[in-house]
Amino acid sequence: MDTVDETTSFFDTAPLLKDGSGGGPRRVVCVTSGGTTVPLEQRCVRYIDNFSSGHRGATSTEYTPTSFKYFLKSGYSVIFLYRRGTCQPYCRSLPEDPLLECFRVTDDDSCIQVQVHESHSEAVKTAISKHHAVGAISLSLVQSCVSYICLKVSFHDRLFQEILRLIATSMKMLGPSGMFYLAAAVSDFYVPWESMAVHKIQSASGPLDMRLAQVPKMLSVLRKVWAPTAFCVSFKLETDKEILLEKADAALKRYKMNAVVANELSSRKEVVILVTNSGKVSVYRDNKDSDVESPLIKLLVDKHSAHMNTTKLPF
Ligand code: PAZ
Repeated sequence: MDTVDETTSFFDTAPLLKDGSGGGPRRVVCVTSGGTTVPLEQRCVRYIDNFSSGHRGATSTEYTPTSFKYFLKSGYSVIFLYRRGTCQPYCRSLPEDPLLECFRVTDDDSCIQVQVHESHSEAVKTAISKHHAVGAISLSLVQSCVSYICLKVSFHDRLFQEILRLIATSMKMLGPSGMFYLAAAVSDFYVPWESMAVHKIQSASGPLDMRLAQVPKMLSVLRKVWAPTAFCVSFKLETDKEILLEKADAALKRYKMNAVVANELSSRKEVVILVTNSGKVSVYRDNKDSDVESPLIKLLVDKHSAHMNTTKLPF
């Protein structure tokens, strides 16, 4: 009978490989990105959604020819788990609605003309040239194991957790050189399958009265069972700044995260606060043409190196 050797995984050779800077075990980061949806009907017509664009996860992953240091540029292999329809690495310079945004409408003698809008054609060119840069590096990345795996899911909350479990258990062998960067906005509430309407909910029955259950906290299972020695970074988003740091501190302690990135909805692109056991650091973007992910990843990579130096391998 065939048996499955539990110690054999896709990442088996990874610890033998060197990272981008030429030393140390191979580092792998699992980036989660975008929002999750919660279905309201079993034959789902409607669902509860959230705001997350996936910009943070996508940006944090990229390899750019600039001095910005995101994960690929810092020598990491990246498993990018994102929700369909949200940003992917390298696509952020494209207009959000590429076809329509590429046109400018003018009303001239009641005749409508449609023209290509120059600023957008520039954005498309820039994005394509970045893709070429990726193509150029991908060969050497593939030769040194796998450097970028992209997993697209429709991101119903439960499916997301299941895929994360599979990734985490495959990465367990990496021990401290694995990292989780959990930037996805995962719903806190859901409708349990057994109490969910099978068919489309009817409006003729009057106002909708629905009870949502609390999603079990995945972070404690991730830390305790799936990835006990990995470097785990979770994110905390609030709109009320009075409670943000308190909640981030609580997450750090309760789930034994290595770092929690605290951010407010309105300022999340300009500043985040990195909360660790050694204190809190505000991380700002350098100017309006740069982004906060570059200094944030730099700090996290340093902290991950320290974690790798002080944490024993699980085998
Ligand atoms: O996806 P995006 O770039 O629009 O926003 C990023 C973010 C605010 C979703 C992320 O930084 C974050 O805080 N994620 C966790 C949200 C939470 O569940 O608290």
